[in-house]
Amino acid sequence: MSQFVDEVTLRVASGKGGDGSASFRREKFVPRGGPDGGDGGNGGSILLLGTPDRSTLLDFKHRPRVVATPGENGRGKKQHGKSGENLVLKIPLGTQVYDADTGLLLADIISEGQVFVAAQGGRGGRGNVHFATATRQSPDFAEPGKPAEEVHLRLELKVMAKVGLLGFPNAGKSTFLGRVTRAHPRIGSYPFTTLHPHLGVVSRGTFPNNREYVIADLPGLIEGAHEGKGLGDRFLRHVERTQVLLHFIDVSYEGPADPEESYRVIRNELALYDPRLLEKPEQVAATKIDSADPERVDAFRRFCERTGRTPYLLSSQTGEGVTEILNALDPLLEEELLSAQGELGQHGL
Ligand SMILES: Nc1nc2c(ncn2[C@@H]2O[C@H](COP(=O)(O)OP(=O)(O)OP(=O)(O)O)[C@@H](O)[C@H]2O)c(=O)[nH]1
Ligand SMILES: [Mg+2]
Repeated sequence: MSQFVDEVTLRVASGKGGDGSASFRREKFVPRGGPDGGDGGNGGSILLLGTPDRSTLLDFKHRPRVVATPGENGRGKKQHGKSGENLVLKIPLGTQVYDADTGLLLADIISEGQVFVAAQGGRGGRGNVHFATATRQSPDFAEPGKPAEEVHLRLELKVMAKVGLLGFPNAGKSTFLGRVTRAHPRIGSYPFTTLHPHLGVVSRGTFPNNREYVIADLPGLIEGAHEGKGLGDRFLRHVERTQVLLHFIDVSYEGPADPEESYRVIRNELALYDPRLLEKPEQVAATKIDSADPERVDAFRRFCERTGRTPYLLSSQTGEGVTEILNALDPLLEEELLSAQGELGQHGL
């Protein structure tokens, strides 16, 4: 299985600028000709480029330091030094770039083709040809190249999905993803089948009234995840950016005995990770309705009634109720879209 890496630290160093040359023309019978020192080349920069071709930060796991080439020094006869090459590092969309030492957010790479200059190459120094004046015809100095820049970065990938699937292990999250998208996540009758987030695209027209959007299937959560139980809660960073949470509760005989209690456990883990996650719009749905335990279904219905929810019941195996839950997500996505536009408006973008 491919490795999923969502956090790395790495050092990136640009290239130093080449020094300008302080050289003079050599001519017969002229002891010292005019200045002819060329400019140094610019050092290469390190650029981060957002691309949908990458879905993890694996490339950088074993590459702790990335260095661009320096610019060459200028030479006589006004020859310019060659510039160093820029290094372009392809990174997945949804990557946040932090200064690893200060914790400052430097960039948020969210769109294809977005470029962030992580370390600017040093500018090449000017050769002495630039420094000749009427009163100083033989400048015997040139500008040194500007130094390289080295930055210690922390990259954090937070997948870009509109909807995040939450629930206990075995709740049927991956089966749902496989049902509504063309993704093929691993499905198993044992907990913690899913070890890292999987994305799938709900295509336009697959289900009535749907727009196209990305769903993230996340590893199951259990009580104490914030203390590292089960797979822990670190992958919850991937719901930070989702607009809507879809919370699944297994109401088959294998599911939790008390659906409401299981809902609370998950919400509590969200709160302990980041209370802001609780503010996201959510939908709750009972899964595996094809082999439901009537008592668990009743308990789920009572919970929904008490909390003013529509009781969504679905089976990813038979397809029952799947369209209904997707339709229920629709208005939430719409609202989010509008408020996101509102925010952009406020910032004058
Ligand atoms: N009867 C029935 N079984 C289901 C349904 N959906 C999933 N299952 C079964 O439930 C088990 C767990 O399904 P998964 O989709 O892997 O569950 P998950 O929530 O992704 O689990 P983790 O990745 O471990 O968190 C598998 O054996 C599935 O075949 C359903 O609608 N009906
Ligand atoms: Mg799974």
